[in-house]
Amino acid sequence: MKIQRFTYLSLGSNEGDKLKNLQTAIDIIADEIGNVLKIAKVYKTPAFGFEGNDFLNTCIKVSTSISPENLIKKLLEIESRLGRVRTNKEGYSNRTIDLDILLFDDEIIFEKDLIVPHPRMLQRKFVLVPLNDIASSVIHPIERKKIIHCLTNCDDTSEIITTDETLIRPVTISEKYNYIAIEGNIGAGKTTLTKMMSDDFNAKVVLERFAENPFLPKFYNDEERYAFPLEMSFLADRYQQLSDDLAQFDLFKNFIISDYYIFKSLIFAQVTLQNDEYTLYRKMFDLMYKEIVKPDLYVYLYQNTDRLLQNIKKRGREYEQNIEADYLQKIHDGYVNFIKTQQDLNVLVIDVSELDFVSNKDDYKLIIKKIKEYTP
Ligand code: PH2
Ligand code: MG
Ligand code: MG
Repeated sequence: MKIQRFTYLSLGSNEGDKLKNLQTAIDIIADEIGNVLKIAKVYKTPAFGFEGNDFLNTCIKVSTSISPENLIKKLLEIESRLGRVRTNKEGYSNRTIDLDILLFDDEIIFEKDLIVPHPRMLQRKFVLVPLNDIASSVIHPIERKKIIHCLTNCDDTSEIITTDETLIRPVTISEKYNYIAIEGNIGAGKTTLTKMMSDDFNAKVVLERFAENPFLPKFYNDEERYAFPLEMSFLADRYQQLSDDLAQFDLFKNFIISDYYIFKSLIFAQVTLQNDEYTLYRKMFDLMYKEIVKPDLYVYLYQNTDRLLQNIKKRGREYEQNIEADYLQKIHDGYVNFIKTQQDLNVLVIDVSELDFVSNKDDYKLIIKKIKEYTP
């Protein structure tokens, strides 16, 4: 897991649609920097230190795994994306958005491009008033006083007016879901995505124990002979693992993510079993299925057959190398049929055939965004 740290940021806008600029900045921060945990009220404040339009100011609390050095770079980049132009002129000027780091944990940083805590925060009510909304008892690491006391001691006399504007706090994945299942065909990238997400969001992972199934290599050599014991042992193992792991919720983890869902067993059994075997299998499956917790979100990664075959080749599991396009197509069709019949499962199909979420960060972010924004 990546270590998460808390930072407090100041947001200000005095040009364009000021409220919208604040909201857009918050949305981008939630997508690209970390979880937005708290948002202060929105204040109308006179331009401090220069002649200019009134500002809307606020502060937010964010948990992030990125370093202060990268955070400041990222904030500057978001400012320019929101139309901020920096001129060479001395002094301040109107701006669509200003994003400043006020505090970063209890760190004290003196670098050429970054000073934390923000060097002028204690002289400015447009910073301290909103910050006090969400951090009144946080200690300023140099002053060694609570923010509420810094505010009382501040002799800025600007008139800070509370507005009734509201900003929407983007919900985090772990607030939205307790259990996410990632599904997809053989070689679609389920396990990779599951691991990446568990790392980023501090989720407990439940990974399929395919390697421990002694029937799997045998099955790929002689399908007819080994299909039934293979499917039964997968089912028994998945049932056992899911009923154990989903029941024990780890207090230190935010949510659970698995690289399969028990229904997978039935989809494969439909393809591999003879009719009479399937009937018997189905009886066992239905008994177990009733007992298993449903995921809050079922993600199906769609990948085209050619790339599935490439991925299977690349990961080089010997017993998988003879898998044919036709078999993968049947499995895919089985998933499609299953998805079609699920009324009370929250299903999100993501087409990853044009994406490379392993090496391309933007592709990964796109998937996360879809998961965050999913509505049933
Ligand atoms: N930011 C400044 C300078 N002056 N005045 C107000 N009211 N609000 C601001 O955010 C602000 C300012 C430099 O960043
Ligand atoms: Mg500033
Ligand atoms: Mg700034």
